[in-house]
Amino acid sequence: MVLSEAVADALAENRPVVALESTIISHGFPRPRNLEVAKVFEQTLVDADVTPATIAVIDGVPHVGLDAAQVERIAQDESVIKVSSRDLGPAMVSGATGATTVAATALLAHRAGLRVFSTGGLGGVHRGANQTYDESADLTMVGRMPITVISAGAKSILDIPATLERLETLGVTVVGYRTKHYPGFYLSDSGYEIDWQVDSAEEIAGIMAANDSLGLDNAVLVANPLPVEKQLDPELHDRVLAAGLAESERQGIHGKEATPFLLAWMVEHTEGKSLEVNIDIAVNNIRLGGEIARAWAGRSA
Ligand code: PSU
Ligand code: MN
Repeated sequence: MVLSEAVADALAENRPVVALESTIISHGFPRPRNLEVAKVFEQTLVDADVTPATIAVIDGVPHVGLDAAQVERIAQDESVIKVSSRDLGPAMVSGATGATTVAATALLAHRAGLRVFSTGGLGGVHRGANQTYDESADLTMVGRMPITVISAGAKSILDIPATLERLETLGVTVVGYRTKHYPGFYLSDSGYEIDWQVDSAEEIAGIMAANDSLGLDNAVLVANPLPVEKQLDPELHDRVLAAGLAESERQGIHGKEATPFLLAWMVEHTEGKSLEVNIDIAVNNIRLGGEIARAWAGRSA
């Protein structure tokens, strides 16, 4: 595993660092907009004096912190594969270049010594999973890695109550940022409640320290809803999503293609509105991740 100089220096000097995944760039957003978005994500952290650590596998080597050319490659090269945690070994041995999912990113970030990771939406239990068994490896990984993951809930393309139940079983600490309503990714409120509300980054850093003091090794999942005025129109959301789910079933889409298919469907059939909302979600989570990383660095200073 290679740490960029910027990331290694920041860690050595106990300055705040936030991990970012790369599947959202390669498979979550359409080209060519995805490159612009990847740059905005990193710049959001740089502007807040936080070091970004975008994570990917480049020519078989896991990288924590990418240079500009590597970010471009992940965004532009259509042969970049989607790498989950189970794909890391084969990707490394075959020399593949791959973009890491939440599961793979959480693992690599943790191994690199990072504590905070911002994404858009977490993978979860897919609708119809009682038939298909389609459940994201993101869930099992957040049950095993002591890292704080900021997301806008699980993508609304998923089965939210089942996802919340799995998070409970896996022992993942779930807190809502300034809310007890679990967010629904494109929508500010999924309609499901969670037990804990936190109101500041310092409080989240305190929870991380408390979990550490008990030797807990699960993630802290921070659910950070988009302000309601920025969410996707719920009527449009429900209509387009229902059509996308039906089409996905008709085409027999499954496995690692399921999530990219539905995200792309949403972009196409909302005339790009879902794309703008998805970008807002990620930036909102990256900003909060920066604040949490700063609070965390402050605690151990
Ligand atoms: N969140 C987004 N866009 C994405 C994803 C998350 O806003 O593209 C990606 C993440 O990388 C996540 C993955 O880990 O989708 C989940 O895929 P699957 O359901 O196949 O595990
Ligand atoms: Mn899946």
